[in-house]
Amino acid sequence: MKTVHCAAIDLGATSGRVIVGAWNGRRLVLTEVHRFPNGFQSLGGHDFWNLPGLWQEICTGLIAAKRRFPKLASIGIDTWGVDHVLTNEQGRVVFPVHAYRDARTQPGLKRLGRTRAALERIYAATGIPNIFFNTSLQLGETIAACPAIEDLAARCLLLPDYFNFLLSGRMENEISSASTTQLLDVRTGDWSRAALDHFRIPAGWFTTPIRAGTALGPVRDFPELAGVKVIAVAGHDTASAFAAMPAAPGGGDLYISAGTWSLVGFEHDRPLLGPRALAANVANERMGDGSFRPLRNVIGLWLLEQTLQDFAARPRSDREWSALLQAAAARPRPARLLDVTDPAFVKPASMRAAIDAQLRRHRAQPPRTAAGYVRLISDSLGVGHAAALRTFQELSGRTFRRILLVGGGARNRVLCQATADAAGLPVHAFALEGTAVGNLASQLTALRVVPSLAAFRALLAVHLQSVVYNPRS
Ligand code: LFR
Repeated sequence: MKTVHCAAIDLGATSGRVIVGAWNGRRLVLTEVHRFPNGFQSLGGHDFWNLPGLWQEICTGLIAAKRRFPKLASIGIDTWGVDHVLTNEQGRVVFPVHAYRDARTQPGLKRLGRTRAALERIYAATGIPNIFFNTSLQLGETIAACPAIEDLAARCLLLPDYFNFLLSGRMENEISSASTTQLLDVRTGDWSRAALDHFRIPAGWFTTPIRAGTALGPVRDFPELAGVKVIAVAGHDTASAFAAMPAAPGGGDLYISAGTWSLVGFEHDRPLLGPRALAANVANERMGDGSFRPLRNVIGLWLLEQTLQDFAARPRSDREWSALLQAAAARPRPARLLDVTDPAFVKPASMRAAIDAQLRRHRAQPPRTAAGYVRLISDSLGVGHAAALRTFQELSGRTFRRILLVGGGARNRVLCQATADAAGLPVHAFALEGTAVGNLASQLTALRVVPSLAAFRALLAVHLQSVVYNPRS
């Protein structure tokens, strides 16, 4: 078969990339054609994404992709979850795009947290727990703060939906992104009237979610990309990352996508609901085909990224990273680990100070070196991953045999080992741009050059290199 080229646009909260996948029927070869930093900016006490800046980076990446691979067949885009764009009927942006760490949702979060009956009702309806970044809380705040928005806005597009619209001219809501909003009905996979009413959000802002793999049409108004198709992939990066997992049949694999967040979850034939799932903050998000992937959000390498900001001598090259990890691995296990669920870690002015404050509250000594923090954070995240594993085993009755780990965290051997030790299971760490691969898998299936996701995973697993970390007793 002829080699097929597809471009995956993968936007993360701290960096974005455009990666071209070349598929020859058996093997996927990735070429990163563009990478750029990302971050939110603050204005008037609120946090916003630079939407025009992101679009410009996407265009730069796509032009580079087309130049290097003139036969580019299609484009797919995934981003972090929950954040969204309010537009009018014509697609004009009518409200600034807030970033999910904006503290504006705190009052709504506390209000819902205090009302047991409402909390249970929303969880039963949507399968999504009360988390500070939920789209539901964000939209509730937007409407309360600026009531005129109800007249101005006609549509709510999650970020991947919005970029799909810019590229193709079609406005759709895709299911994996929709499932992060806390507004989707956990039973039907359409929008939940109960949740929309509770947060007083106009139902007309959303349309019945489409599945990943839907072709949206050719790129429009972009002469350099004439003839390239836009395909809606699993728009939520975590759903795309999970789609790339070279999972063994039988369901014995737990997945971790380890990046800014550690997303710990698995694929399941039904949601995990009820008081225990709610208490454990289990989010029943969806794969691109609408199937369930119960998930727990562990704070992730955000802790480390932010802590290192306070060290002038933070690592900047692969060599410096590997020296830092080696120094961290050589240190003894800290006597006291962090409670990684502490809300103080969401957006502190100084992460190092927030960590030190938590340790001091427990009369523990803060580390003195960057390596000390790497060790402390990695071991603490490992325990967080293992706690999620145990929750899922208890709630689903499954026994997991392996942990498959993708994302930037796969290169952090201290984190991988800590996870294996705390979980008592082998961790298979894949040096894989998991999110981009899942994004590409969805495009290749839509183009019918791959028969199914299962077939793709089986082929992928043949060539994929992994490092296995066995638990140390
Ligand atoms: C990861 C991620 C998580 C989501 C968080 C906020 O990039 O998408 O899955 O919970 O970002 O959207």
